[in-house]
Amino acid sequence: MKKVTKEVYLKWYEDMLFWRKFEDKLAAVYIQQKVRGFLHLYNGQEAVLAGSLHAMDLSKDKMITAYRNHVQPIGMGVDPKRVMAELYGKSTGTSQGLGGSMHIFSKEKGFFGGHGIVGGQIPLGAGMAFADKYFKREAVTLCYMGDGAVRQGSLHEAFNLAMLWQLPVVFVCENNGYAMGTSVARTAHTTDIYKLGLGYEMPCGAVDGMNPVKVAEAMDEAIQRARSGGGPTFLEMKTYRYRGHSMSDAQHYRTKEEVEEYKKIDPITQVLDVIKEKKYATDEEIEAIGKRVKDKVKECEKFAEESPYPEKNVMYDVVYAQEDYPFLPHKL
Ligand SMILES: Cc1ncc(C[n+]2csc(CCOP(=O)(O)OP(=O)(O)O)c2C)c(N)n1
Ligand SMILES: [Mg+2]
Repeated sequence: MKKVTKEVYLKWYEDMLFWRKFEDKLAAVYIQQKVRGFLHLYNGQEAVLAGSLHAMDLSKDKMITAYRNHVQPIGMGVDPKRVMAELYGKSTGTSQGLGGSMHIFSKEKGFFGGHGIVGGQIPLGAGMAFADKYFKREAVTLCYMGDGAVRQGSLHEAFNLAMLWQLPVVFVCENNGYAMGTSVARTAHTTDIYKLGLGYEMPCGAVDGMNPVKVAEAMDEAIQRARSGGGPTFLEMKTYRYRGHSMSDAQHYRTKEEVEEYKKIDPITQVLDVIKEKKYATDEEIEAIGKRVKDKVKECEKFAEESPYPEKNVMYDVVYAQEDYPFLPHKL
């Protein structure tokens, strides 16, 4: 695995803090009704992304996930201003403002959404890996899903074919303890989700998803296996979300104390503790990171606020890939 150096720790700190603050801003503008529709935030789960990115080859590897999908594309290189504009429904957004929160997408940067149907992205991820194997691209697909999604039939169908064809894919369950308001223990006999891989003889295991080093190590092993023709892996990241399922969640299914317990092992704090302990940065340098993050979030907000809404005819223009599709008098 690439070494986890001082620079990596500092990057992790700045990236994760930015993702956290970016989403805190989204929560604030959602309350002001500037961002509408659904909004599912990733606060608490950032180490899963930071560790994964460390192990990936961003020049060719791909990622696909569910609807908790605002910060992953940013991590993969998509301009955060365009992600925020998408959430505002503005024409400068990643999908010209037509997708919104659950549908961030960037083919160019290898981020394939953003999927609202629980478990819908699992066979798609297997299919992306199939294409990479077929065209001999030596790329690996990271396919994320929640703990609720693993009970879908689509997972089992995709697992079977991924093993049969030894596809270069890493399936990752982000087990944050709940599917909406329902805990894992209330919906399944097997609460060690990673064991679902055993039935397919798929290499699998559980990982501390609050620690980016642990995530990177497990992910590196899985990605190397996939890239060298060794087939898929299933990893269960034990993590936690601090905010509700979406913005409209009274959170009666858990206690405030439980949330506070997890905040004690917060991924950003864990990384900051190492930075301080190993003297990777002075207090002033840490403060400067905080200021840079704040400014960057402000810049995203300004860009989104000042961007125009899309023209209505764009709705028709984006439906068909064939530009001269003859049956639609679609220009309004
Ligand atoms: C097929 C399907 N069934 C139900 C829903 C409604 N739904 C949306 S999110 C969700 C919970 C999924 O939880 P989980 O997979 O654990 O992901 P998390 O929200 O925790 O990231 C449900 C049931 C849906 N979108 N799609
Ligand atoms: Mg969940």
